[in-house]
Amino acid sequence: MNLTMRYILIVLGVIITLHYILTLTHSSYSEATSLSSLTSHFRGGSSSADEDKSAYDTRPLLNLDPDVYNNGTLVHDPRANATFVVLARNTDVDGMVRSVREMEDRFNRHWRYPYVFLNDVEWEEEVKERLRVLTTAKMEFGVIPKSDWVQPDWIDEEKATTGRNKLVEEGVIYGGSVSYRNMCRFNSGFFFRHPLVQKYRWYWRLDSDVHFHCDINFDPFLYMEEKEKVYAFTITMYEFEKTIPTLWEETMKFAKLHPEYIAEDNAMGFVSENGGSTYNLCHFWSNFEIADMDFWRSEAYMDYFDYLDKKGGFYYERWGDAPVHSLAAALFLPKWKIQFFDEIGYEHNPYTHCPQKEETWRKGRCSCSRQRSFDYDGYSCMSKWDRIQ
Ligand SMILES: Nc1nc2c(ncn2[C@@H]2O[C@H](COP(=O)(O)OP(=O)(O)OP(=O)(O)O)[C@@H](O)[C@H]2O)c(=O)[nH]1
Ligand SMILES: [Mg+2]
Repeated sequence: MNLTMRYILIVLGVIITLHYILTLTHSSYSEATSLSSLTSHFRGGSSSADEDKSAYDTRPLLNLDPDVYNNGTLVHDPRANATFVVLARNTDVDGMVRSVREMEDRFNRHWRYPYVFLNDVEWEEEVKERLRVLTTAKMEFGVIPKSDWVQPDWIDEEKATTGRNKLVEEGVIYGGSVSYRNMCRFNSGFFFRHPLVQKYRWYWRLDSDVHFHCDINFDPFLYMEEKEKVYAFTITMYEFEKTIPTLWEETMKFAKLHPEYIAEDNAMGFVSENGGSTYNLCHFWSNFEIADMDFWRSEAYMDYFDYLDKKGGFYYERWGDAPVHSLAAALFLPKWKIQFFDEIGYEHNPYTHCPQKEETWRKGRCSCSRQRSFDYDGYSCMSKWDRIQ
């Protein structure tokens, strides 16, 4: 063996020994260099519903290890810049407590992501106390500026009243409600600009009285960040056509004005049966959302929201934030940036998404029935989603 060869072998020996020592002594090094973690970097944008997400389980780093925690502050924080956003009323307190309790039990007691609670009026002290007792995670309570909430002056009230009366006559749910319309408009165009939310990039929308049926053993925010995902859902369904008679037409007009915002390889095939002539009413059910607020804050989405807002359809009709968010995601994003989280068992009355694969259901110790999952119910759009995968 010549001298060069000997040197190479010695250097290799030192590297392997060092790697071995670090693997044994530093759990974070061990995780970062594990085969699953290394291969995750090569998986690219695509992902399947039953993909192994253990590389995004940072609980070992976050659990109360005195070496990791320093006066309650993580020295080495592997978490994403993320928050839960809860929009609710004081009277929703019992439902909020139930939602937060389940979120903590199934996910956040390990991760302690913060919460932002938003309301159109001041939060009552008792509500704050009932929520704060549930977790040590940071909680902030904010009031929405009136200008981001109430029906704008430039809306023609006579036309809005006619629109509401029509929907009431037709028996459409919340057809006569102005506050419901305020809520939909706020969720479409304002929540991500609220001062308490502004500092975060990622959010998980949490409504009152929803249920989380499975242990969530990985960090969906980190997963999305590393995979460059933008929008995630668990349930998709058809919208009531009567609430959005002109939304598609206006969206297509906007798309013609701004072809530069339309993504190649978008999800048009999910929302239209005929390449864009008409809308099939499919949308992601937005009471559950995990998403990148940089998308809502982008020029494309802000222009789209302002365009829609000026048309007045949030008040003259009853445009929901669900179809508005969904159409933006479907058209302005390549479809691989939209994520379906099969493993997150989720319920908002009357529908439940329950993981379909037995292995996923067992691993999540899910409390939902796989047979009663909404995924392939006649009213679900999951088959439309599947066809574009
Ligand atoms: N502060 C405040 N929050 C509201 C208002 N209306 C609705 N919300 C909240 O916004 C979220 C969505 O409203 P919901 O009334 O549940 O709307 P929805 O899910 O379409 O309707 P349901 O099927 O009845 O649940 C919930 O968390 C509500 O608590 C309101 O006028 N003020
Ligand atoms: Mg609701």
